[in-house]
Amino acid sequence: MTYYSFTAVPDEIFKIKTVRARMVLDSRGNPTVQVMVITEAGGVGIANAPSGASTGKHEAVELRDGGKEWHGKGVSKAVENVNTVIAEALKGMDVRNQREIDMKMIEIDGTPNKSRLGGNAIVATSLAVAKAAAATLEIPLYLYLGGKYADTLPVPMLNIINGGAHAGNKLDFQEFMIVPVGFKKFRDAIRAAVETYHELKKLLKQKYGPSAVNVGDEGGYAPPMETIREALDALVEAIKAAGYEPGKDIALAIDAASSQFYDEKRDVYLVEGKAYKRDDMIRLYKELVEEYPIVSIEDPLYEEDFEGFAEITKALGNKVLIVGDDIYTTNPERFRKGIETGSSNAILVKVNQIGTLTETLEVIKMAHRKGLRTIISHRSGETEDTTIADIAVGFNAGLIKTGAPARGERTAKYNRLLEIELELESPYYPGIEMFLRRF
Ligand code: 2PG
Ligand code: MG
Repeated sequence: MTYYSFTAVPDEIFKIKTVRARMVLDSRGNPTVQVMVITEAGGVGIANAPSGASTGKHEAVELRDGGKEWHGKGVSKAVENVNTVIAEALKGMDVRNQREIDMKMIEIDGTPNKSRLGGNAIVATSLAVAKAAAATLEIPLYLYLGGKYADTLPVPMLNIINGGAHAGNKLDFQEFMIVPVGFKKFRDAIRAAVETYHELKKLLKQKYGPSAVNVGDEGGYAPPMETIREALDALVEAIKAAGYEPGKDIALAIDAASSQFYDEKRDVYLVEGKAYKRDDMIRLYKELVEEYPIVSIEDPLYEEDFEGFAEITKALGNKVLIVGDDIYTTNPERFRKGIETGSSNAILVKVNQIGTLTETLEVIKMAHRKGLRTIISHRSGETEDTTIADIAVGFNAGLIKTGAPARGERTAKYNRLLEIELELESPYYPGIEMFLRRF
């Protein structure tokens, strides 16, 4: 598939001249893979692989060296794979042929979970290829991906209280997010979110002392709270203190990441020291949706429970987004099953869960055809790479999840979106339109 073809421009210039990888550090200080792709015209694309902590069972596998160095997290094998096998295979290919390039890597890898070459090696290459194509055409990545009609800034879901695997506190749910829905422009939405974030800081300091404003992996505070309602109450209070109306201006969202506190042997969820069956969990979510202006709940049940997901979607799916992350792992096969069984009305999209841009686009298209919402997402381990901001705009995702407005690797994405908003002729910010509830 060729995205653009200019008769005046010789095809030669789009040929891949160089593919080179090296190790860089991610936001947790762990090694990750950076790939640079250069075309004959000198167009350069650079991309870094992100890395999750609460990873789903069915994700593309990150190739790590093991052993003593870097506590086993070295990526020299993945880097080596790019510099040898992948570089050789891709040399001379037309950088605009993203699908062909991605399929070639999948074919060489030959495993269902990209464990031979490494999901980290493949994803960084796949993204760098797209960026090199855009650079060769001298256009921004979102425009290359989506053309002139890519005009929608995603509604950000900002994780400002961290729990679960991302923090050292006792909160069972992983993410407590604010969603600025009552605004007409992305920059106003971000401003309101930042003001709320700062009010939350004041409030947590007063209530829990100075150490309560230490931040977790995604830049949200990780206060010594113990209950879900305590966290949601703090968000509501912060929104009000910033001068906004909870729900109408700024709504709430949750990523329970419930596979992390699910006990498979007993088939129960361990929440706040108590054992919850599936039905108890669904009841809990119903109560929370009634008590708080929640618009979205991610991974409410564990990653194999398609049936339970369908049940909660039936119960709450007319009010809130039920978002599948660990259950789908951005995998077209698993997502197809989810669509068939009515397991959710939204999907979290992470390029490194599946490993290539082509497969990611396939999943997004599947979702949009069926009227399901798509949330482009960062990982808890990130870098300064901002590709997901361009993907969110280019593929008209409508929603993005990329952490608190703090820590450089998180703000880099927001800053890129602010830049895109200035570049677009008539940028559109959908706000509450992306959701089902009205306040
Ligand atoms: C999630 C992600 C990102 P991780 O569960 O949605 O917030 O976390 O990258 O650790 O899987
Ligand atoms: Mg998640």
